[in-house]
Amino acid sequence: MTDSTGLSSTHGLAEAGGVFRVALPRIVSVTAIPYEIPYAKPLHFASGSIDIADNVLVQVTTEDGVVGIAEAPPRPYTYGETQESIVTAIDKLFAPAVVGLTPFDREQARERVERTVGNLTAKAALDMAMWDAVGKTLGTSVHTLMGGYADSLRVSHMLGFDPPQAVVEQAIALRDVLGITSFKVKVGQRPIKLDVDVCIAVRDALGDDVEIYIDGNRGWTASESAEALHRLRDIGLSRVEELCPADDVLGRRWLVSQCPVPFVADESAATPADVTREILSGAANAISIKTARTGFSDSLRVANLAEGLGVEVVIGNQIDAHIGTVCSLAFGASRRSTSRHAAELSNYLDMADHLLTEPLAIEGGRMEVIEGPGLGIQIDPDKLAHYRTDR
Ligand code: MUC
Ligand code: MG
Repeated sequence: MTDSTGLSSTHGLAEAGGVFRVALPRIVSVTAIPYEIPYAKPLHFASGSIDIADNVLVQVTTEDGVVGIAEAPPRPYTYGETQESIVTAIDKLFAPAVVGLTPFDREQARERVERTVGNLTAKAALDMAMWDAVGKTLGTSVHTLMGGYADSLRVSHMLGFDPPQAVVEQAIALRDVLGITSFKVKVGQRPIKLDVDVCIAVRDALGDDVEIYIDGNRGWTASESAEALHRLRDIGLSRVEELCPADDVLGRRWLVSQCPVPFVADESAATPADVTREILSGAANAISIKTARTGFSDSLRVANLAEGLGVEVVIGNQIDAHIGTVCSLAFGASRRSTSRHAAELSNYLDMADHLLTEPLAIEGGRMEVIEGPGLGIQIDPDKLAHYRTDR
């Protein structure tokens, strides 16, 4: 039997010039399913807020019936995407580009989808769904395929805008119930005192055994950021993130040059090229890796780049729902450099429900890698039917 590539295939093996190759299953469809699950506890931060997970479930189906999954979270205030734009980009641009390839053809897929600019979370979800299909086809976890370094990750939780006492109560509950001892406090409000008071209250209430760092989502100017760092100099921040816009080029460089702890680029370093630019220009000296925007393939590129440049990385959280959290966990635990620091994995806890057949778990402040084939998770069809918004 000869297929369209000119190879003859028998029982999954194809012969080309006397050499037998495994005939890999081709992608026959890519679907983008919008769904909505409310947050029981909304998250507020300097660039926006979130009270509903209006994500897009991406499914890559191969000719032998394997379905790879991932999800894209619309973050219009960060990447300009909406739920509608993600569905349209996948339906109109990316699905036609990859149908007919195999899930193993990720480099060809990247080349094809890169012909469209932007649409980062749509591209990332497609890439991760292809990896999930690869893992399921091989009967191996994506975590193992990417390096399989650690079995679990320490968890860090993002604390949004709230009065000091409310933030302290959340942090204490997360520590006492789940063992979480690393907290990223959202800052960037005016006056600066609002955030300074929260950080000091968290340190006073939880003591020196917890890690505290801050993320401004570009809310302050460079000089406001410098003032905040000065007022917070005694509370022992482990790092700071995007306190002012990277587009304030000289102000940002000035701030980073005097910052006593690592300055993390997050939304200013959303692609491997951005990472190079931000690090080499002195706009940051550490990188947040978010699989929600760089998928697995480009997250691997960013991690390799950061190792080559000699800068630290942290696994960030795109306010990920459950599937996104599993992706961050699988990637973060797969390498030494990405498993060094606590990973921001726990904000799914604020959601009212999820799409999975099994809940996620945090114990002793850690999440264990899920070792099933691919991502190792399954969608509950009844829940998907309930929460999807396209029918
Ligand atoms: C973060 O680390 O900034 C808030 C906006 C966004 O794009 O991601 C979140 C978390
Ligand atoms: Mg951030």
